[in-house]
Amino acid sequence: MTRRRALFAAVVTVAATLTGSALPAAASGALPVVSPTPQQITRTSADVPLPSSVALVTDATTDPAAKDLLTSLLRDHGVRTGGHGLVVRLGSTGRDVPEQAEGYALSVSRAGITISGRDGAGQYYGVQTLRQLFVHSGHGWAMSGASVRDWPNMALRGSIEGFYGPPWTTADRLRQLAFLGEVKANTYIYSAKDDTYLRARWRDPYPADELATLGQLVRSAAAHHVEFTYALSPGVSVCFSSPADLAAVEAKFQAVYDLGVRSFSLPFDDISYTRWNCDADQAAFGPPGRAAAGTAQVSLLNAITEKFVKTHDGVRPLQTVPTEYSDLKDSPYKTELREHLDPSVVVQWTGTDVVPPSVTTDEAAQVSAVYGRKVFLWDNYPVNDYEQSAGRLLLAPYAQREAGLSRYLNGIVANPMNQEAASEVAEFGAADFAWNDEGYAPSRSWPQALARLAGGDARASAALAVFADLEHLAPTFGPTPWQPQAPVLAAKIASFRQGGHRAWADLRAYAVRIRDAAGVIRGGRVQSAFVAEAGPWLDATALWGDATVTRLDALSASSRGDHVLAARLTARADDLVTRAQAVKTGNTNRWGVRQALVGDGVLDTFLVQLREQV
Ligand code: LTM
Repeated sequence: MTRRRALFAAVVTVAATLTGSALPAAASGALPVVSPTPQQITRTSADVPLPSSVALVTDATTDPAAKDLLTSLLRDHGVRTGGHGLVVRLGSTGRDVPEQAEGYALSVSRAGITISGRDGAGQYYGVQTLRQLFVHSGHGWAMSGASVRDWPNMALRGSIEGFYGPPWTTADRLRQLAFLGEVKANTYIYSAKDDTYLRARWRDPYPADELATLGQLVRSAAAHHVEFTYALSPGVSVCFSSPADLAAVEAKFQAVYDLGVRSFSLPFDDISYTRWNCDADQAAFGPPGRAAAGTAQVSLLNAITEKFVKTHDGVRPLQTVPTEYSDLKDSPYKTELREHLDPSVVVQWTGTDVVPPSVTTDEAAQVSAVYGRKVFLWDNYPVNDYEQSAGRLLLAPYAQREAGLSRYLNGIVANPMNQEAASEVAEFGAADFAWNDEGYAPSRSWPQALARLAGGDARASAALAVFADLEHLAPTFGPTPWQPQAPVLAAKIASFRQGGHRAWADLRAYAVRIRDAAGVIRGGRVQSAFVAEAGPWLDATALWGDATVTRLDALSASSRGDHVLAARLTARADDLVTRAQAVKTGNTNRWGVRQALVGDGVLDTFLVQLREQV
């Protein structure tokens, strides 16, 4: 058991010992699952029935976003503020508040509800935890009696819109920012590869309408306690030694600073760094080469740190993505960065590969030594912009990241899919892990992510779990995926192969769930953006499920000696398979229109084998 887990277990045990026998019956009930997993959470009293009005007590330290969220949550549960009943306190002056930035203490009892944050974000996160403590009793809404002390293990948590292909729409981004706030993630990096003004035309000023849209995003981010990080990628054409290009970067930063942006990045990923973009760089830095590229990039990063970051109020340390971002080896390029890059600059890293099979503490320790600082993980999951991910939605849990990474990383941002809502499944896990890596378990977090997507609709959550199992394959850049396809279905097929009527019946029942999943998801309370994005995959799932049921029925008919029925069912299943294989994705990704893959390698293979048995 880790030290932190042992401490948590001890807190729970002590609380139970001190209060256990004196508590009313409901006090011993399990608390709702809270995500991200809190550092300390204890059941301290029975559920507290919520009156129709409460006295909301705020002060000068109260965070406006936290107050807005709290007021609307109470209102959504039928509780007005401004009354004289139960007292609800929100501010930064309470006792027992964790000392960590963004930490909070929360207590719910019949004596009242108190949320005390270390800072505004802490208050906001306290309210996000409170949101998950509402329980519906026979008589209306109540709040679980609990005491929470909580703080994040990593300072930077969130997402980087860093993929190739169609960038997210404004609606996608607004949804993403609200989602990040919900899961206590504080970072959104705006770095879409095909957003012209970020990369191809990085020097060009924004037209007024684009600037207005950016302003809307920046305000929305602030309202959800998310830092909007503006990432400009000049590497494709910059002349490092040109004062005009330095001024162009500053002008671009200034334009968004004026909108309220306080966090900036200059990524140098996916550029050629062994040739110069102008002759002047040859004169300034010598012949092109990796060490010279390191020197040139450092010169720009340090100049922006001096001339922009340090001269503008409230600006956070500059971030960068080095051109060598996906390995552990030292090199002349990395030596330049380690030895000359301003120590305040935050360096991103993707792991031992662009899409690594796992990320371990040893690797993070090694890369920290290579860059001479803690690194910031750019996690290429669930991004689906590369060939191995063509035709796929990536819905497996966030996994294979080792507990303890918070000692070496200063944060994690997940690079999502072109499909924003579908990305929230994996991102939910990434945020959970970055908040509390020691307390993270995919088996606990993933169902929570699906339940959230399903709007709390249990039937739809179960259907989503069946669907997500069929979209479980997580590819690497090589031939071997880092998460397998359809593990639940594969296990059921393996049992079926052991033989027996029961195994047949179990598998048939599961095939019915596959067939019906799309209908349940479309008919339930699942987030509409997800339903729209997943459309082709849902269509294909219904057909593959029907084909499986039909093949199993054909097998049954044939084993009863009803060969006429078996032949008819086989022909029907063949037709369903043909139609399932013909379902195409929309043109939503860099890889264009492809077959919408569902359980591939497991379901299709099984259906071929089953046909031979009939
Ligand atoms: O990963 C990084 C740092 N850069 C690019 C991403 O923009 C891209 O989305 C991923 C996945 O294809 N690979 C990259 O190399």
